[in-house]
Amino acid sequence: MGNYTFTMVKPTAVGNGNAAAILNAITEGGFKIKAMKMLRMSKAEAMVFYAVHKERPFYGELTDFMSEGPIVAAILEKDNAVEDYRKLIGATNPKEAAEGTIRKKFATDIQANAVHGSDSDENATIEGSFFFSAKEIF
Ligand code: 3AN
Repeated sequence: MGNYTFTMVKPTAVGNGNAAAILNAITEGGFKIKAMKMLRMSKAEAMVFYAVHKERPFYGELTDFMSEGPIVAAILEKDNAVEDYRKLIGATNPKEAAEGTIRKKFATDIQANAVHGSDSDENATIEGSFFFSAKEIF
């Protein structure tokens, strides 16, 4: 058994029809899907999810963007999941994302950067439990 990370396919990537291709890249990258759902966050939910960024200038825009359409949320399992997933998705700014990464391929800009990936084991647990109850995690 490996450890866990949490991801969201962001509204632009879902709206562009790229959710399945992104999920395929995730499983091809060696991650197992432990939980998954498609839903639309309310603005209030997005504000809670991104509360760590509340002092940042882009907080209002980010939470508008993340609540403007459906996302696909998932918990992923792999050895070294958090770090390996951040490698698979690439840099936050797709202009700086390495060739072959999910953001290089599917992101449009720094905000609409295709996917979210947890930045620590602790945040992976917090973020996963924001969306999933125990009986939804397999
Ligand atoms: P990451 O998603 O790579 O962990 P964070 O946690 O720094 O990056 O940022 C969370 C989200 O906030 C990003 N995925 C992106 O959508 C948005 N974001 C980050 N930096 C900016 C920025 N300078 N301008 C607009 N949106 C940003």
